Amino acid sequence: MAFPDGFLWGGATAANQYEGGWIEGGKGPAVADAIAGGNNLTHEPRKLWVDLPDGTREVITMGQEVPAGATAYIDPDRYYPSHDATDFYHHWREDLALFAEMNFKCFRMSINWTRVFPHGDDEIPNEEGLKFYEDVFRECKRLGIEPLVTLDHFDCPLHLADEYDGWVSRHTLEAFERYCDLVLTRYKGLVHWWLTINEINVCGDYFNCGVHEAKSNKQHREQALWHLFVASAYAVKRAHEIDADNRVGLMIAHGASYPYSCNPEDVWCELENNRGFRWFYGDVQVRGYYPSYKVKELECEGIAIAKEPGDDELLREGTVDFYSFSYYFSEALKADANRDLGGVPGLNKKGVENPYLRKTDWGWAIDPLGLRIVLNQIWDRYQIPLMIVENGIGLIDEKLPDGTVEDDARIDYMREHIKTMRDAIEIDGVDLIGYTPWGCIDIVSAGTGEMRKRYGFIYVDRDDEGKGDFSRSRKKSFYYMKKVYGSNGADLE
Ligand code: BGP
Repeated sequence: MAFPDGFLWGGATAANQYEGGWIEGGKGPAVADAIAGGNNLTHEPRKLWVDLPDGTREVITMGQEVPAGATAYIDPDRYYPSHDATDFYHHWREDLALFAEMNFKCFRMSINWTRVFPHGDDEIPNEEGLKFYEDVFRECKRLGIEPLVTLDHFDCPLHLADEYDGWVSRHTLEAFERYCDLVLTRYKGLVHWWLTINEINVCGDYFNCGVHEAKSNKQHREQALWHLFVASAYAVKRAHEIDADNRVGLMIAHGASYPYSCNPEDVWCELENNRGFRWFYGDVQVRGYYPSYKVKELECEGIAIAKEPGDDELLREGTVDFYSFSYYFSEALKADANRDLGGVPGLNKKGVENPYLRKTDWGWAIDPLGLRIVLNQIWDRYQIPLMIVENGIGLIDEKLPDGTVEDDARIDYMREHIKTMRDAIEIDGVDLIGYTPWGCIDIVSAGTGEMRKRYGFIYVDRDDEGKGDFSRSRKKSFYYMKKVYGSNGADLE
């Protein structure tokens, strides 16, 4: 069976992990540029770099949290993977040609907000940055590839993080609205497919939305989230006003989730966790309002969100056209009565190993059937078109002297996941419209800042110390995906 006509086969990237050129062409720094290679998963106190009157500098430690390795300033003696990333900025023509060779119909990328507005809130935009993306989109058009553009992929401007505490502040929302107006107008006719906020359900900390006290301060987290929802709704509404042909999706990290057993306590624990971590975000962006369980949770914890007149209406007007999501793994949840997390609903639980599944080197459970399960669950709940905008396996690839990489494990992973997509369409009738696997070309890992965790079908010569000449070469999976895409999904062997 071939996939439906017009199915959007492609690949996905994000500027903060791929583009590089971090202060070239008038670009300003974003939070990702202040996160040294290493570990974005744990947090440590924020450090500030202060200029003293005698011309020296002192580093002071604040009580706030940033990812370990982040400093909220750029230290010239440290290595920051995002500064060059894998250098799309200088290789975009070559990369787009490779994507066209692989039969891409669609290419997911993000606009770097600070390439357009270097501080995020400047009066005048950076024309050189705007021109860069225009050239990229024109080339996509020439090659017959639809750009799918994320407006904000873990990309808060450093200035807005430092001076305004990122998305906690209304100022950041207003700056984002100006940025949206500008790019939606400028690229009218060149881009028709947009995503608003990447993985909005994991946003909330310094790395992805510039908020310093995200872990310890739920009030801040919820306020930032409200602003992100309003921002997303604004983008949808404006995209439709500016060009009736625009199609706008949300973006949620949506792994499969299972109760560990048929013990009703495990089942409830899973329901509460899945609802809080995934469905809530879709409910707001597809239906246009906070669901009752969230309203009750906020009431019960005494959290009052500061809103402005018109916010609630905007949320209802800016509901999305399609549901797009990342899918990497599944999790199994077990109720844990002995775990006291202060009575916070949904948190007295434990993620446990699923004995039926294998894991990647980074501990992510490989679960192709989980993808079919998730596709069905989302389709049943919302009945709007779905798109998988991230999926893939992080592997340590070894480049052979002739430039190739024998990445059979990646081919197996792709084949098994595409098969379950096919079943979801053919047997279950799910309206799945596109598939853009993650990191179609090697890029920096968001979770760990590593280069050695590679997802690409195209190898890029760059390592964890920043060595390598950025040369590109085709992995074995390149030829496999080319065949799959070229046959519209009919040939998976
Ligand atoms: C998602 C992000 C991506 C990406 C991917 C893989 O959460 O949207 O930016 O990086 O996960 O994660 P990692 O890079 O940590 O392997």
